[in-house]
Amino acid sequence: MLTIYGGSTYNATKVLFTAEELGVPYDYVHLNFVAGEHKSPAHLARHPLGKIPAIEHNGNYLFESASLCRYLANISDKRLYSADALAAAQIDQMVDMICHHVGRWLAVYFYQEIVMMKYYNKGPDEKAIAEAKGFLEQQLPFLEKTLSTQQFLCGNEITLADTIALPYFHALEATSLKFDVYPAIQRWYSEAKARPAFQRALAKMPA
Ligand SMILES: N[C@@H](CCC(=O)N[C@@H](CS)C(=O)NCC(=O)O)C(=O)O
Repeated sequence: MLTIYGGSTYNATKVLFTAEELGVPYDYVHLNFVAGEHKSPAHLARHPLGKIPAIEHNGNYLFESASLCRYLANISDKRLYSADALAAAQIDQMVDMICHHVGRWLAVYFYQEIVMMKYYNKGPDEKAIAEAKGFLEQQLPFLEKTLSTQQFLCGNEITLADTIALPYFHALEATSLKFDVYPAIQRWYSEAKARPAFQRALAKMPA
């Protein structure tokens, strides 16, 4: 049996969206950050840093959202991934680029404009936003070019790259970052967001 431990963040949404696309049966446990449930002894046994997401599968604990998504694909006949070494590496490189570069800078907007206000009652650090804006202006044109010739990030079939990337973009809906100059990214975003699996993933989380 699979249990996903999450909270209201894009890292947990990646795992729920991937599980929903794959049709893997799971239970979902939503941890309350404000109550500190992610730092409880029970959760520290699942994730040594006391973070979400984490999973329990057949008595084993695993963490790190992209690794969790890859694991779910591997136990599902590599759907959303590939048994071919080159195709798998191309998906991995897009996933790593999203997590370490584009997603990292998108997350700055989410953290500065949403989390700081909601949890610390503080406005955004404009220097941090300016730095993120500069990096995104270098990096988003690559995604725009990629998505202008294919439906998804790694071709014309949905892969882990899309289930991992989409939640970052979704988290930005309430921020000041707009994608008007990136029509292909906007097309990909609205099509992927409308997928029933993504909507089912969102429905698992309290607002
Ligand atoms: N690289 C990790 C990041 C996990 C992470 O930082 N999770 C955040 C929520 S998005 C968290 O649990 N923060 C609470 C804390 O660090 O105390 C992943 O992708 O799973």
